[in-house]
Amino acid sequence: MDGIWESFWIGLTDSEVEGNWTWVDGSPLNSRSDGCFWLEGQPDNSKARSASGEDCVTILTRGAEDLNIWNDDVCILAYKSICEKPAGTGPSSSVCG
Ligand SMILES: [Ca+2]
Ligand SMILES: [Ca+2]
Repeated sequence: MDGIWESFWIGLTDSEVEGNWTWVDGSPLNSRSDGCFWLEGQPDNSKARSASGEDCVTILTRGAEDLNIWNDDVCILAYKSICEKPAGTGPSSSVCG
């Protein structure tokens, strides 16, 4: 098993009301039609990296695999990651800086 775990913001956030997940267009997360793919134990709103917790949902991928596993993450990292989603495989370089 090799490959680098990467995460990309999927446009889902609970920055307005904690635990109330909405898409960037303002529509609420509908677990029936949108699906819910939380990683076990997530969302945990971890305050490990930011005192304000984690308010942006990222999807975890590894190499070419699209695993469709969600984790709530710190928004500042999430916003960064969306701007340079690699189209192919291989390790990504952080050019978003
Ligand atoms: Ca949160
Ligand atoms: Ca989390």
